Amino acid sequence: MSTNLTDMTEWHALGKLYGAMKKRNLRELFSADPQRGPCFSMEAEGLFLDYSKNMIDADCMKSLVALAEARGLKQAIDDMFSGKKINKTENRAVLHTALRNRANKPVIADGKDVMPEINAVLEKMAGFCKRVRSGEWRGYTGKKIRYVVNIGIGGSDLGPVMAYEALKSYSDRDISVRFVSNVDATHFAEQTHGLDPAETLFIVASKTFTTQETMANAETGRAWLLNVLKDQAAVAKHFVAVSTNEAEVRKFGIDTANMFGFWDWVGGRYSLTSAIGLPLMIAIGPENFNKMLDGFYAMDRHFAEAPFDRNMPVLLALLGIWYNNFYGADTHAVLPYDQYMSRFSAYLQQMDMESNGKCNDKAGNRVNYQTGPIIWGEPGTNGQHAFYQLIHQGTKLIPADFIGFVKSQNPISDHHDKLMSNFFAQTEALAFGKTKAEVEAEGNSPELVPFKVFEGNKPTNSIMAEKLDPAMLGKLIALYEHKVFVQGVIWDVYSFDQWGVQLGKVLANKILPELSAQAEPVLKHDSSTNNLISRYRKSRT
Ligand code: G6Q
Repeated sequence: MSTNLTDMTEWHALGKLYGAMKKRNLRELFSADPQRGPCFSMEAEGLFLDYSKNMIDADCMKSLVALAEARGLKQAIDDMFSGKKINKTENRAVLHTALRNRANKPVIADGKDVMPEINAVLEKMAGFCKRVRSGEWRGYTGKKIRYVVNIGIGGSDLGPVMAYEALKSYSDRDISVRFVSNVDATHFAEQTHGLDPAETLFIVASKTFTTQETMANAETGRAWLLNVLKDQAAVAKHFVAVSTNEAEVRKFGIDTANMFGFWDWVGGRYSLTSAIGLPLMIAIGPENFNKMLDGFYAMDRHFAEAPFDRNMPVLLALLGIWYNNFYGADTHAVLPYDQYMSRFSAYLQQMDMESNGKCNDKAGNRVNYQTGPIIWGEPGTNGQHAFYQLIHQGTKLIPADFIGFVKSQNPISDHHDKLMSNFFAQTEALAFGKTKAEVEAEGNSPELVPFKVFEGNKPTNSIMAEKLDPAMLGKLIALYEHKVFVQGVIWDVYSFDQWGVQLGKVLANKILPELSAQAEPVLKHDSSTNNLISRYRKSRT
């Protein structure tokens, strides 16, 4: 990329539009155009997006789209989908879209079509899941598997956890899936509490099969199992692996016949549709898993084919850039009004913050603009009774995505209308606030008036779909994956590496021997770290 972002004509044009827009407000924008709601809305693949409650007008949107074009977004999309090595710092292609390429058209990476291998792994996963679900696969003592414990962390955990929760109503309730990620033994102890090892299947999920936390939990899992089953041969019946590293899987003692592979061109945080989705597939079954892949694929096609001004991931990305870079918003909230989506924001946190939390552009120069925002959120309505106060009346601008579904999966009494009335009311209140005159007209005492005024102008997107089902979940995840991709292209950062995560892995391994050494080690850290380590060593004896 030759021109620095902030030197681009399109950037300057946006700066000017921002200067004018910051003086306007949503009340005025809505009263100037009675069709504003439908006008700034779009539908794609069963998802409806209303972005009219944003601080934008047609000129802003046009200029944002022009920026995307000038940044070479079209080419960048083609490069990703066609298997170019766009993850240059790791010298890898980025092909999570091939994992759900339902048309099965060849995708070439390193001169080879990746589709046959993808299909073979999906088939192997489906065969295994069917055996576990039907009870054909038995534990060492002949008992049916009733508990599946996924051991993995980061990208090998967050996607399956989130999707398992999101699709719980589609899962086989006779099998309970647990997730152990933290190296804190409490996680293992609590997630396996009360389980019968003879009915438990461990999935060790690790792309590298060297991650400290996962390997420690896997060892503990094996000891926990053998403590009861007392025979090494039991391991083969109770442990399977998901990894790219066959040699390490074998070294651990897992039969590689029970290993489900994936490839270096699948980034951890983009790996849910690879074999990393195995615990989910066991829970919801191969058919539902395939429906989820269909959903991903539908959104992938929309992203690759729709013109930018009617392209949902592109629009969400551009609106994010508008607030992040022009309005100076540091964070972005994602607020699903669906309890099944309780882990969605945590999942997006990794997807977005690990991808675009970078301060160098692709030439290695420190950027002179803001990149990835802080992503956070909790399901509504719970969040309303916790942090919404700050969004309504705090000093910070927090753009937010509200996600809601027309149909409840648990239609009990009028709960769903109550839930959705909150969904609609919140974005309305955030956009339009309450004026001084309105507060006075309510008969409030003059001293109270300032505290009851709401400025409004808090931007939101409303994303609505008919129902949360496997396909819809796939569409929603792909929507955000591509949003993150677009922003990375515009900010000119490498969205698919994660050197910050790597750093943590190396540092902890350096300190561990200093904690376990019998003799007092010579500590060569800074005075703070040395002191903390010494204190820890002294206090535990
Ligand atoms: C994701 C990151 C990171 C990774 C974990 C687990 O994109 O690379 O979160 O998924 O560190 O790594 P392994 O799967 O190799 O154990």
